Amino acid sequence: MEYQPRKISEGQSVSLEKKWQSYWVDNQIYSTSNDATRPKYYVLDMFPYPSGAGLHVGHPLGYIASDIFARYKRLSGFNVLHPMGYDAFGLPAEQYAIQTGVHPADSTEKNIQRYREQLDNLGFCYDWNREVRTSDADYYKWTQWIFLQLFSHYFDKKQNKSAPIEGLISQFEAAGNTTVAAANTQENIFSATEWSAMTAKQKDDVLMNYRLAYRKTGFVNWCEAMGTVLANDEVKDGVSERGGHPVERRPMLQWSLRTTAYAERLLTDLENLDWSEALKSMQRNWIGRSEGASIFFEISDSQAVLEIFTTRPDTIFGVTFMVVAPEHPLLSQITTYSQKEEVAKYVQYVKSRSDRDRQSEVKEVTGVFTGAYVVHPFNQKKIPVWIAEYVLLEYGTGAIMAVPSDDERDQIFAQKFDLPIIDVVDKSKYPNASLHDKLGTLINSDFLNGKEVVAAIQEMFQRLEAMKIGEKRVNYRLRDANYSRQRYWGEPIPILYDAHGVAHAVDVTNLPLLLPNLIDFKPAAGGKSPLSRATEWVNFSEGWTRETDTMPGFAGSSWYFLRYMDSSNDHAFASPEALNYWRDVDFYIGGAEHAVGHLLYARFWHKVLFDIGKVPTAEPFKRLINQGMIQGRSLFIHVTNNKIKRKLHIQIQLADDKDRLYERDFKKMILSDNRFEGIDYQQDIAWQTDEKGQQYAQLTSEVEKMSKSKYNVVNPDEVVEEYGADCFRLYEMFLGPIDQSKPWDMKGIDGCFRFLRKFWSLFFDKNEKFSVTNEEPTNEEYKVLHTAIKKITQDIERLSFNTCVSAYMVCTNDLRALNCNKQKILEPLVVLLAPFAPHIAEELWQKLGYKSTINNATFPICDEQYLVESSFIYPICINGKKRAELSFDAEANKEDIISASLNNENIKKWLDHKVPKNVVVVPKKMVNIVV
Ligand code: ANZ
Repeated sequence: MEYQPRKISEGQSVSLEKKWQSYWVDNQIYSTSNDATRPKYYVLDMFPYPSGAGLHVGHPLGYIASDIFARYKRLSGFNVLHPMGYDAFGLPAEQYAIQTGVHPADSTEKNIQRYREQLDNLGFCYDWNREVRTSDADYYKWTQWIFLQLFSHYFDKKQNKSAPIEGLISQFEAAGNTTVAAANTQENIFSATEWSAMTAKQKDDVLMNYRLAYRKTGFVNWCEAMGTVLANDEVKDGVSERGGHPVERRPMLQWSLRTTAYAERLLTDLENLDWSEALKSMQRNWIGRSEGASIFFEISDSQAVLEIFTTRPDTIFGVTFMVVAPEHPLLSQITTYSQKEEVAKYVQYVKSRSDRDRQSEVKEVTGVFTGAYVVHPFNQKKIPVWIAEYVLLEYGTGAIMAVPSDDERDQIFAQKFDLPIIDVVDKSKYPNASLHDKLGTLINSDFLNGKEVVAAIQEMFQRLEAMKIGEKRVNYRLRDANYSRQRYWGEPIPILYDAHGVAHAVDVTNLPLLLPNLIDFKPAAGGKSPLSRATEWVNFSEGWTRETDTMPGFAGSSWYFLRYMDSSNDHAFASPEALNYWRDVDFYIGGAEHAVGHLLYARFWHKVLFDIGKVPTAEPFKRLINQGMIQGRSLFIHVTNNKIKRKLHIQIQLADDKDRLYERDFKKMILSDNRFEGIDYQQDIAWQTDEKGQQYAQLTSEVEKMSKSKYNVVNPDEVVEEYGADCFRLYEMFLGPIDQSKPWDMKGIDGCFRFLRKFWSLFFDKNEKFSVTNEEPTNEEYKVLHTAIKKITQDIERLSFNTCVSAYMVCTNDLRALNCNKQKILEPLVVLLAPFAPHIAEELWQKLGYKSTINNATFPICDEQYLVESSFIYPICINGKKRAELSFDAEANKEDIISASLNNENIKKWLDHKVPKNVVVVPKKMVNIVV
């Protein structure tokens, strides 16, 4: 019988692989129970957004790796949770709906079906009974429920954890907020009497200052083209990450999550995670902790004070101007009459600039004088206050003291605007130190003179606190996460407003708050969500309205891994039993693009749930790796039209293996491709003629991201159709280390297919009859097997899947050379291969006589006794040069080795009757004859 994974052989109704895929489904082989008596292992993939384009060969890379690991853990005795689902809310479906009128629910459903078919085709061991879809009401009911937990809790700094907002209200009632230590947006002091005198709306505003999910007016990333605001991690280089549309800063009333309250815990808890250093450092940089001081400067001729943040309080005598962010709230108050117009013009200019532009253009500094001055707290000098775009409102206090002698940007600014520069740090003792290094001796600095920088900083902390004009402060770059989207296809935010505009939580018994059905999905006027047009839904009761913003894309993905633990529970997002059993994700695999967005949000949500006693662990993902990207090989045709040279992507399937595009294929293609409009193909393309006289264009190639828009995608289904899923799985792993990016290339796939055929043929005789014997294997055969077991086990554990594939190949070749068809070797070998190639393994397992699935077998364990070498090959050297090789028994004694070496014909020839001075035997290494 020949190995034919996808052909229907005689007497069969389905192909080998399809047969086993149905068998797995029909017999529920991959359904997992919450059987708390068994050790658990949780293997998770980052679930996909089901896009219209379907999967290409790059997508399954991570899924195959996690599938191998899950199967390996199951065979090693663990109860393995390996689920899959869909991150089903999102913008592409909504944009498609705006263009076509197809409801996002319908297009999403269709896309999910296609994804599912493609995933099934690869033979994954997902427990589909636990599937989740974030857009299902049964699921988003709990997303809304968690949001309400965030709404009804605040972060207590004394306990360093979240606590119910009722506790905070009691403290306000008893003593106002003077003794409260809680994470908040603004510090406004009030007494108990003042609290009780507040109106409901005023109290609501105060509480919004503390809630973990809160609403406030703030500057947001507004994307006009998408009609919505975006979170910081959804904006890259001043444009939206999806679509590349311009983004501008705008003040808007928005929901946010107080992620900053957890900055320190998010940072310190990274230490204990088994994540790559690269990934941890991306999180650290995003959190961006820096230690410094805030200092208050009195503003001349005004009651106002300006609070600045600095990491270098020691340089205070070098301050020659101050800079506040152009959006700073004090600006209108301090700007003098004569400077008003210029300031207003500048503020307008800055609105069009992203944070990134504002900070990146070091050479082109811009700014305007406000007309105001502050008073230096130590020498009472008057210092001018400027505005400049390089100071960001949201970092620190949105204002700085500028020290042009020791800060690069301040220096460039001072040079441009002719402001004084006072040297305050003498770095002559440290010739190699840069401006950024905290090294040097203070000069021109009054009481700090002669002190080293580090000591001077400490001194300043004390002075500032003693004089009550500042304090030590830790600052984080991390911002609270914007949580409002003015979109349709997302979870409704379960908040109601009364006639006074006070926000109330929807009663949990009324969850899920269903997304109303719309037919027009366009954003509404004034930057409002399309939901605001569902007037009956919005004004559901006299005097009450509903929140019309929906939740962002990261809402559903911040906790989905918990739902898999108990996916059909109606009473809780998961039962305590399920949560206590599965606890956390043991192994998580997904794309590096989620390094700061999803992973940070999920950790934040998890910590809140942990604080309020809903999950048993403080971190959700113990071990995590990022799979590399499979890139595409793009092909280009070169066109010269009206003297302009261009290169256009060509659908890669149209070219032959020499990257030629024939004229007939080109003509077919341009009929339906408007990129070629206006091109005279006879003239504008350099046609060549092949051996047979046919016209072709020589294409050029480049390696790029694999994407439909680059016409370079390869559909896994096509590859699987030809080679089978097992071969596809092996080949994707064989391409290289899992965490590295690599171009897709079909060249090596035949090698993997040949390997599977050879592996198969170990079990068959020359007449292609299944033939395995009960004979006892030789030590040599055992050694081949156990060498493979040892190597593959180690390599799976360290996620080196490509080297596993080589090990399978070596082992198969060795066994073929030994003509081994013994059950005691081949049976463990099949189990060893099962994680990578489950279909062929299941087929051979059955042929070996087993009635139940190979998934219930036990992964073989290496027996070291077979690996002990019984003999050694010694290089025999004369004066250090190898002249011969001889094999000796492991137990052979020195004398025998020496005499056999000297009697070797080759050696005798080289010695040419000379008498050796000495013969050195290094046991199990070499023999050296010294003459
Ligand atoms: C005086 C000074 C002197 C500074 C010196 C640096 C060097 P990190 O380490 O990133 O936290 N800064 C503070 N708030 C800012 C804002 N909103 N926008 C732009 N810049 C801001 O950087 C902290 C330093 O960045 C602060 O220390 C401040 O400049 C500036 F020799 O103050 B420094």
